[in-house]
Amino acid sequence: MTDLTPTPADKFTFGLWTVGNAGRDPFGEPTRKPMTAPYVVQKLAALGAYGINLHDDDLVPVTASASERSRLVGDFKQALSDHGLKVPMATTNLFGDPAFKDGAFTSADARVRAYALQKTMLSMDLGHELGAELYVFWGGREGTEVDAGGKLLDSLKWFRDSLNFLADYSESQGYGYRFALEPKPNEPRGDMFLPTVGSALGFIATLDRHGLFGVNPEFAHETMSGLNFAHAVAQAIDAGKLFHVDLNDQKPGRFDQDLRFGAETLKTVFFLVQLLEQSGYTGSKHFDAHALRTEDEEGVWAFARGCMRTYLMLREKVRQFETDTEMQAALAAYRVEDPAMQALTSFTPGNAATLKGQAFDREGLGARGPGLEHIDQLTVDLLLGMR
Ligand code: GCO
Ligand code: MN
Ligand code: MN
Repeated sequence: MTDLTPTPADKFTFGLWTVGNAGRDPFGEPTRKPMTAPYVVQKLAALGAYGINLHDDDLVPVTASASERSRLVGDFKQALSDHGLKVPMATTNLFGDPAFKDGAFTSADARVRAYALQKTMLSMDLGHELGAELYVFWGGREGTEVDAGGKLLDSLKWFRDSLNFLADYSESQGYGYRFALEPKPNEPRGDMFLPTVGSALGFIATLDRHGLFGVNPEFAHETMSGLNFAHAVAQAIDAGKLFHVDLNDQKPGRFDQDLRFGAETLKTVFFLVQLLEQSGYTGSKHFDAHALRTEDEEGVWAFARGCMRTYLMLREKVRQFETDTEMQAALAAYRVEDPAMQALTSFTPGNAATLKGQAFDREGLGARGPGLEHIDQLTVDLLLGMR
């Protein structure tokens, strides 16, 4: 049996806000006690995680004095060094404070937009101090419930201006951050700006320093709107823009459930792991999920262990898939190689002319069964441990 013990080399990360989630929901109070940041560091390191990510406010409340900040940051850094955990990614809470209720970078109030820049710069300073090299932008309040305010085009401009400002700030400070935009279709806003991975990729191309920007896709976010997460991730990889990934699980068409990785849609999650592993993705595998509200602290660590264990089991299945001779033969038969035809698909005037005159066995092409039922069933057999 393969060793399913996670190690830092697996690059699994959690957020202070994920394992630290105390179980509050819109209908009920927290069901668990808060944990201190150094305690969370110690527990995650013992479980084999690589790092812990955070929002500014997860560690330093916005009302903290300078001495409180220095104590909180000092204790956290000490725990990181004692337990060998990294902070690969940092981000800003631009959603909790009522000041951001109608947006941060996209607020119609210029004072709010300026405050959002100030808060983000300070948070980038903190992230850099903790060693983070990646900075995530999740536009939690960037969106609308009603469009009567007429700010749709302005919002995109304000969003772009803010990201351009912050990339310039990072470069001027010598921080060297790479940035990842995290799309989400809705929740907490009725409709959020840049709702999908595709939208974010399109927007990134309009930024001044677009080479510094990529995406942080989240399983739950694409799934909420009925999209196929693996397809979104493939597009990000193809564009060279998969800078980070938020792993969790989700039933389609629901509120953002942030379920344990693999808790719900095992087969889709398998194809995702296959994609990450086979594409050579080397970034963090960040579990942006939380334990069920029903759970006590023991349940939180069972949740964290479960996320990593399921990833490792699926990675093992990916390897088994690659060495399964029946599976590989079926896959080879699925792809029809025809070098002469392939050569014609590069445009030259000659190829275009040849292709126009080419005779095709149209009925034969339509009659061929590609064997996908067989391949898919082999996948199910493999996942259920029958191979
Ligand atoms: C959510 C988001 C957040 C972000 C986090 C980091 O749905 O609440 O996924 O968890 O990932 O704010 O940017
Ligand atoms: Mn989310
Ligand atoms: Mn997320």
